[in-house]
Amino acid sequence: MKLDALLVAIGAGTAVAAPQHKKRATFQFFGVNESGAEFGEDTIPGEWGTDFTFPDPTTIATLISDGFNLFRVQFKMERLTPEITGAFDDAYLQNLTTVIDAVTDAGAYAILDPHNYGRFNNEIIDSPEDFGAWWGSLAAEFANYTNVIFDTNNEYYEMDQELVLNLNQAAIDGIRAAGATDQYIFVEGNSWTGAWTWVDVNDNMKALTDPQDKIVYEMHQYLDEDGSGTAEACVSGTIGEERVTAATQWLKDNGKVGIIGEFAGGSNDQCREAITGMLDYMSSNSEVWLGAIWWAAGPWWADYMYSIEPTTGPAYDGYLSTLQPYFP
Ligand SMILES: *[C@@H]1O[C@H](CO)[C@@H](O)[C@H](O)[C@H]1NC(C)=O
Ligand SMILES: *[C@@H]1O[C@H](CO)[C@@H](O)[C@H](O)[C@H]1NC(C)=O
Ligand SMILES: CC(=O)N[C@H]1CO[C@H](CO)[C@@H](O)[C@@H]1O
Repeated sequence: MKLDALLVAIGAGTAVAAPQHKKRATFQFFGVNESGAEFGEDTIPGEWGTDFTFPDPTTIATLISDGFNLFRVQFKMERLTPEITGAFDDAYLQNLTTVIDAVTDAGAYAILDPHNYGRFNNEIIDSPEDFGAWWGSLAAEFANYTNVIFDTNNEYYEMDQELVLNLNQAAIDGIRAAGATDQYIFVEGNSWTGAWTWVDVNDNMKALTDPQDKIVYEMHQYLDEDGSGTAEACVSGTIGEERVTAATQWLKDNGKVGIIGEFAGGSNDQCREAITGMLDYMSSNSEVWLGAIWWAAGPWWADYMYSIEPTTGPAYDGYLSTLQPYFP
């Protein structure tokens, strides 16, 4: 999700009793995004406690006890390595590692999500070689964390399509060369990695290769009118299934697996119906869909309409019982 979009998105939801659904424990993963370390992205590096913060291990523990088993942890590349080919900022890496440890020590999975849109210091990353080296350095830090997942980058957009392919391939190659061989790698596509436009935009991504064969295609899907995740309203009760149908066929046709890495809706009955419809459809195609990840938790969301931060986020009340039937 884009921050400028988000600034107009703040608003409170209304909790309504969730409809009951048959338990469909078919997904391998069900998760939430853990936002905070990427906040203040217009102020780089910015100050801890003012511009950005880190997710809270205590509320992560609550979400794990609620049944979530996957946490996509946002951060900014420039805060971790002020130069793309340079050394780590040790304090930022240490704080990030504390969050990753809180997740993985509890037996859940943590996704490292450089929330950079294929950019570094606002410039499109145009060197697959540098990008692969950057990923190699980071993967080396987590090479023995079997419950870590590497997400090459959040939401590439308005970039050359071949470059998006090459950046993803360079990341995969860099990660494997660093000795991180057990972990899943989540790849993302152009056009904000949208599921609804995937087939038209990102067909070339089927050429990605991984010697470990652990690539997962991460797509994002919001259910508001323009698909940006900025409105409380969903287009219709069936829009969730409709927007992921073509991508599901693409995964099947190409022998790939995918995950919805960001989705959400306002706390209202029409959105709950749309999300239930999407998850029902995905779970009936669970040979290609590994799961889904709600947008978002994190300590600084206040009453943001999609916040699932325990226990005051509007979606914590508004969605937990809707999502739980799909938990692994
Ligand atoms: C890391 O977190 C500590 C608090 O635990 C804070 O004092 C420090 O400023 C943080 N540094 C960075 C770079 O995030
Ligand atoms: C990884 O290895 C390092 C040193 O070899 C060790 O300190 C650390 O605890 C290990 N981490 C995990 C998650 O196994
Ligand atoms: C969809 C969305 O709004 N994503 C945003 C979520 O919030 C962080 C702010 O920290 C942004 O960086 C994302 O773009």
